[in-house]
Amino acid sequence: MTPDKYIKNYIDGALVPAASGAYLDNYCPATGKVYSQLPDSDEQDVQRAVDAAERAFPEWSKAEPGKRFRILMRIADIIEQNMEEFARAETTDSGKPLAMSMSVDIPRAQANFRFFATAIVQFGSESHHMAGEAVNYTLRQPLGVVGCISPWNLPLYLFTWKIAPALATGNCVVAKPSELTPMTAYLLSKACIEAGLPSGVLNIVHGLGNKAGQAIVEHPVVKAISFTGGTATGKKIVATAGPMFKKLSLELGGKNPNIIFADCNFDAMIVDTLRSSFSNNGQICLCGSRIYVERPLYEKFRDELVKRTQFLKVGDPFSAVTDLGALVSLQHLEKVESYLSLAEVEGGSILCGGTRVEMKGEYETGYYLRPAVIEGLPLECRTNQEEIFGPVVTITPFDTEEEAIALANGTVYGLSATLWTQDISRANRVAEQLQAGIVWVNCWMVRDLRTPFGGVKNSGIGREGGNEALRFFTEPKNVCMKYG
Ligand code: TXE
Repeated sequence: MTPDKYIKNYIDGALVPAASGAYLDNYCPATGKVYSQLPDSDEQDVQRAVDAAERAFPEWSKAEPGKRFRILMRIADIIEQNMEEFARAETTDSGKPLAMSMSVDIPRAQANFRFFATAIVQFGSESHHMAGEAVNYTLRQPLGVVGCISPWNLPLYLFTWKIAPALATGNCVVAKPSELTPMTAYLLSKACIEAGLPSGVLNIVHGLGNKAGQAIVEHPVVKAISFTGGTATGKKIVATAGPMFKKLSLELGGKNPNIIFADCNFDAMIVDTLRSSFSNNGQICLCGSRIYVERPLYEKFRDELVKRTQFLKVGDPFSAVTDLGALVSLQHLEKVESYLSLAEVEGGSILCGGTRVEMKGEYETGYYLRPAVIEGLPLECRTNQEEIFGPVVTITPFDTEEEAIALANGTVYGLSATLWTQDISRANRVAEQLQAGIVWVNCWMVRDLRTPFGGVKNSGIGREGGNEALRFFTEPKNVCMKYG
């Protein structure tokens, strides 16, 4: 299960290079150096993957759920048995602290397989009884061949979050991980082979979004696309897949607000606010990047947040004392830095961070940035409107509940929101009015895999998680039977 220098596609049960033989460089963000190669796949590889998936579909879709359960559980076991290799591969590929890969990313990848393996053996469908006349029952049938496309911020975590329910419901899958973080998807293909997943049920095609990814979205046999990534990419996917009437689940960007009332439990709030600001270098779609604080608490909050941010240790992601590792790519680091310059032009004050960390030795050329806290920016400015997706937060005081809600709702995004108050009535009242798919009260990133997950407005369409995912990956068919 050790990472290879040459990553391969997983098509029809075999590990194969791209049909063209071409490869792309895979960078390690901690060092800024190329450390492996991934297949530069194109539509030929996608075609082979779709053909294999189509061939595998009749048997897989008709397999009793118990069989699918056993194989998915075996995949989870293999990931667990090789936890450290998976975690090291994730950290090498993404720059995130090894502690995070070990405690969040890889455990969650196993949990995704276990959750959907067990869910499918308990999944039921509805019936509607017309007394004395007829009964309707709803069949939930797999769609066929589906596409799963995932990003680089939580590589195996999000990849398996899509693949596991798609497979559990009897679909065959053509999946593409991000070209920036392909290694754990490659390790997953080896785990699937070891677990005895039948050939063609899952196919993993590596490569660029506008080439391999676009070929998956365009393929007429692919019935549905589950995608997580940027809003601009989401738009392109809709433009291609919409006119083909494909089912779409799109989890896109966010510009999530944290609303902090003066009556909150300050100690719990400040710990979680630091996490929601800078976990994974702010590269989580659920990170809170706009922080609104009730005025009486504002100065105390600002001083404490800045102090704690300055204490965060940025550096070698393999070190146990590191809080923030490297950003995912040089291009992304430069994008984040461009927003820091913009914030100053827009009149903001950078209270701490925002500068590169000078590293030594092999890490000298890695992508390290000190986390930044900015104040003094209006809602309408680009820094407060656009997704930065890095270790950058803005802080702003507010005076009334109505003002806080208006500020929170004042962007095109609506993924998640976090609310801190001890007043239960206010928590319910505000949560109801927030334009977001997920609201956390007095916590952040507490996740129950059964709950609906997704955003409103430009943060996406559709929901994943629990039964929502099982419903997305199945087509309901109503059968009406009249008595006698
Ligand atoms: O994402 P892309 P990028 C946001 C974040 C980030 C910005 C751009 O703000 O700065 O998006 O990141 C594949 N057809 N998020 O450019 O391109 C691509 O190969 C089909 C938020 O890295 O959206 C990858 O596998 N697929 C986010 C996946 O889409 C295509 C997480 C995501 O990459 C494609 C990541 C196409 N035409 C970035 N073009 C979140 N919501 O968590 C690209 N891809």
